[in-house]
Amino acid sequence: MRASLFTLVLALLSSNALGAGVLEVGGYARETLPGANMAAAYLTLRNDGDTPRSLQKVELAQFEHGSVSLHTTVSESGVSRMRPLATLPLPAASTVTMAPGGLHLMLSGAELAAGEQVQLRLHFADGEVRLVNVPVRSAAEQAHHHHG
Ligand SMILES: [Cu+2]
Repeated sequence: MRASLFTLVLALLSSNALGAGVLEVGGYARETLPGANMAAAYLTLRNDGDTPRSLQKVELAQFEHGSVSLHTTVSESGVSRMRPLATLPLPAASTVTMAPGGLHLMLSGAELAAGEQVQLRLHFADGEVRLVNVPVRSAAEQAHHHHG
């Protein structure tokens, strides 16, 4: 009995080590403002695995002409500027949180209204593709975030 439980635990541990580990994704997008075709989205990615992961590409699953870029915000001489990121590293056993004024996704070519959900297709470096739905929040809840 003890031996079989031990074997089971070992099997669970090794399947976790061989696999990518648990990756939880949450977050939200901002609504697109009238006349604008861009909106920011902020994800929280929790890598519960013992293997580093990385997010390589994000697509707007519902919008044929939509595109998503991964941005970080850097401060140069006191001025905040956006910089594209090729990949987003997700270290083992860590949480990466995007937020206004920092890491974010720029969604373009999509019209998003508050109260809707937007579906994002996340591509990870190890080949995993994950579809996530995040809520769209209104501009009234908007923090100060300007693109460009
Ligand atoms: Cu940006």
